[in-house]
Formats: sequence, C-alpha cells, structure tokens
Amino acid sequence: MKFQKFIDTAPLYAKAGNGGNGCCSFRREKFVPKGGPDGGDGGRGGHVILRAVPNETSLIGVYYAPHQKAEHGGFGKGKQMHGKNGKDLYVNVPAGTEVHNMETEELVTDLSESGDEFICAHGGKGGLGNVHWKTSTHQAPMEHTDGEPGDDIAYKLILKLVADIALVGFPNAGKSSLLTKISQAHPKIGAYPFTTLNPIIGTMTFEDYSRATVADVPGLIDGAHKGVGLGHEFLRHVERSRCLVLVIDMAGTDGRTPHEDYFALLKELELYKKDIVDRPRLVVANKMDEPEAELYLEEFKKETSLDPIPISAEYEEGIEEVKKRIEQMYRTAF
Ligand SMILES: Nc1nc2c(ncn2[C@@H]2O[C@H](COP(=O)(O)OP(=O)(O)O)[C@@H](O)[C@H]2O)c(=O)[nH]1
Ligand SMILES: [Mg+2]
Repeated sequence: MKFQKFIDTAPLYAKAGNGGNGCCSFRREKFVPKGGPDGGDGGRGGHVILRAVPNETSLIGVYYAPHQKAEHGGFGKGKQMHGKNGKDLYVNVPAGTEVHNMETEELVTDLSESGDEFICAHGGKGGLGNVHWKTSTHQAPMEHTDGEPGDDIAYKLILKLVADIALVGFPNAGKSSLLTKISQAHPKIGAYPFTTLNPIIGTMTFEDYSRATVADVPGLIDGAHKGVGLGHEFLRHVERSRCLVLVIDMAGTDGRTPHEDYFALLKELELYKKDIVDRPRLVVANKMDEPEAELYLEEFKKETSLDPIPISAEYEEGIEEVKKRIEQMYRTAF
C-alpha cells in the first residue's frame, strides 16, 4: 500500500514587498510659476506574516507553495500623496509550528497557539518625497529617496508532533494496556475514558536502539469529529502523529461488533480530517484471550478484508509481533 507522506516540515522563502520610492514633484498652481516641492513618500512594502490557524493540520500548504511574496509599496506622488502600503501576505500554518532559520537551523519562534502571528519578512520602508528637503534656503529640492527593499528570508518550518505513533480505539479497547507492554509508560488501565485530555506518551526502543514515541490517546467515540465527548481534543492529538495503530476490542466486550468498531473509527477519523486516514496504519485485534474473540476475528477479516494482528495485551500475547510491525510501519513513514 502506498501512503501519502505526512508533511511536517517545509521550507519557506518569504519575500516582503519593497518600499515605494519617494516622489520628486513641484506644486503647479495658476499664477505660481514655480511652486514648492510636493513629492509624497512611498508606501511601505507588505509584510509576510505567518499565522497559526485552527483548521490547518499539516504544512502541506507551505510545502506546495514555498515561495511567498508580499506586495510592493506604491510610489509617492505629487500633491504630497503618500504611496499605498503593500498588502500584508498571511501564510496559514497549524498551531505547533516552529519557525527555524534555514541556514543555521536555529529556532526563531514558535507559533504554539491558534491566533499566534509572526512577521517573518518585514516590508521595506517607503522612500521620502522631496517635500522633506525644503528649507528657507533650499526652495526647490530635487532630493528624494528610494524605498528600502523588503526582507528576503529563508526559513524551515517544522510541525511539532505529539508522537510518532498514536494508539486509536474506542474506550476500553485496551490502548493503555498495550502501551504498557510496548513501552515504559504506565498509563492507568481501565481508567475512566474522559479523565484526561492529555495523551500519555511512551517511548518504544527498537532493536537498533532507535526510538519512537507512542501516544495513548483517550478513547475515540462515535460523533467525536463533531466534538461530542471532547472528541475534537482527542482527534487533535491523533492528527499530530505520524502513523496510527487502531486497537480493536475483538471480544466485543461493550456489546459492539468489532468490525463495526473498525468502520466507525475510520469514519470518525475521515470526517474529522481526510488526510488522517492516508497515514500509515496498523490494525490490532486485542483481547484474543476471550472466548468470543476467535469468531469475531473471522467475521472481521471477512467484512474488512484485513488481516489484523491478533494479540492479548492483558496476557502479553502477540506483543513481539506488534512491536515488529510498528517498527516496519514507522520506518516506511519517514
Ligand atoms: N481479556 C482482556 N482484557 C483486556 C485486554 N486488554 C485490556 N483489557 C481490559 O480492558 C479494560 C480496558 O483496558 P484499557 O487498557 O484501559 O483500555 P483503553 O480504554 O483503550 O485504554 C481493562 O479492564 C483491561 O484490563 C486483553 O487483552 N484481554
Ligand atoms: Mg486508556
């Protein structure tokens, strides 16, 4: 299967507008052969402004349009008319975007909250019109200045992830149980699903000692994409993970049918943000120690045409296989 790569870094070449030139002009009036200077100033060039917005979830927009250029300032005109300021250009990014200097890689700023803004390229100042040079002894000044060039700066944007891998499933599917078995984290097992909005992050260590972070996200429920039961908060964590592990309760403990759980999860994810379902994902069939699980698994395979990894998080069965498959998935996601 080929997955679309989740775009979490992007170069940005921000070019602010140049300032407009100042004007050299003289008043022309009836019966006044040589009027005084009246050249106006140039307008300021437009800024390029990064803005964190809630409906943006990846850097894909910037990735496909890395060159962002704001408008130049207008030239000053006669009659002391000021040139028009160049329009500021807003570039929308998701909250959690870090702005780094392209060359030094140094962190410049962090747009952590929706609504945060950062002027990443300042527009050039407008030039001065000749009206500024008028003195009692200098009645017809020709001096005026050009607008200053706008900033031209290259950045590297990085979207901070909550985790490399997110465990996703209905409440009680066994996400927290699985996390304790594949990482060093100790989330509460059987905890009330809405006690915390914050994901528990565990670290998985692979055989070559490289590591990946795994987030245990509170349970996803029907209608989560509409914000039911704090659903949006959970999905926000999921969307900032690189790949997903869907954990299915294969014993139907809470009276639901496992394959329907699977389709419901996918639907919630898709309704919330289409690109989440394009991310690499694994399906884990948990609670295989329960007597009903075998039959449900057969039905699940038929209905979904998938071959989920059968495990029992409680009895530590199939854990090595899950870890292996997570590692494979993680490596394809880079
Ligand atoms: N029989 C059985 N029960 C499990 C298994 N994994 C988890 N559970 C139980 O299912 C309940 C919910 O587990 P938890 O890990 O908290 O699920 P979460 O809500 O998805 O984080 C707890 O009572 C666990 O003991 C399993 O593999 N087999
Ligand atoms: Mg849990």
